[in-house]
Amino acid sequence: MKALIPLMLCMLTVGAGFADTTVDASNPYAYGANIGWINARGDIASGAVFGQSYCTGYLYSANCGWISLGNGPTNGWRYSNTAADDWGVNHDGTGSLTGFAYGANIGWIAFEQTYGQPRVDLLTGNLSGYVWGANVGWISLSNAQAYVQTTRLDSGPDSDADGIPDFWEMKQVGDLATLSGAGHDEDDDGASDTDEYSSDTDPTDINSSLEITALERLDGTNLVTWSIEPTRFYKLEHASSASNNADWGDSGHGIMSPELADEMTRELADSAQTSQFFRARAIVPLSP
Ligand SMILES: [Ca+2]
Ligand SMILES: [Ca+2]
Ligand SMILES: [Ca+2]
Repeated sequence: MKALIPLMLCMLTVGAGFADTTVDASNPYAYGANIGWINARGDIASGAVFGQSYCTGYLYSANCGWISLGNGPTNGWRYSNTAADDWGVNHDGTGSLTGFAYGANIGWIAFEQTYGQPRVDLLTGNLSGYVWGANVGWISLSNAQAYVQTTRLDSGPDSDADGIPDFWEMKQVGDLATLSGAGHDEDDDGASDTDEYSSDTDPTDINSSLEITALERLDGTNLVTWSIEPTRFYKLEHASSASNNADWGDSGHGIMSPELADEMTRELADSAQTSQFFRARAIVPLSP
């Protein structure tokens, strides 16, 4: 039995480090023609962490060493990339990656949207596009042989443990005290602060929340329209009783990407029920 103890401790250590990077174990590789393969899982414990709003952690190149994605933004939600101590790679929530990574041996690596257009596919977590360094040239995040995939988009810390990530509180109101847990509704619009995070609506604007904005019934068909945000996916559900949670079922449309508009509409066949209820649900992408 004694011999087992060191083994178990060892496994725990590895397990704890494993959770840190968000990069998929099977798909961690970027490639630069001038510098070869780059592993986005780094040494696992400090590998790349792709977030809902910003990135942290390290990539590792056998030829060039460590490349940092940043150590967390000064304002808690977005690197300014204008100060010596506040640089890194940002995520705009719709998949676009911008800003700078840095390697001690190779200098700055630009994540820019004009030519390289590096991005995360919010459905699959697959990265695409290119990043660029003056000293190393283009690095592809996906190519015929390999790609980088993130299994989730990290929400970062929730220091006050109210269910709303720090980055979102800092982005919306600039502090961690104004917004709080599920029971609190800062702008009195009927959507709790927690629900406004889930739908990425403005928790200080009474006119901003996830809602069904139109319902039209035509010849056995219902047209349901609801408000959307570019950073969220949606599910449309229906039920014959609004009070029975078990009754809610998917409309058949499954998980939907947001359209390039303020609202979107889907058609649902009429059910045989006397009453029908509809609801739209927002889903935070890659946030299991
Ligand atoms: Ca919080
Ligand atoms: Ca609210
Ligand atoms: Ca609101």
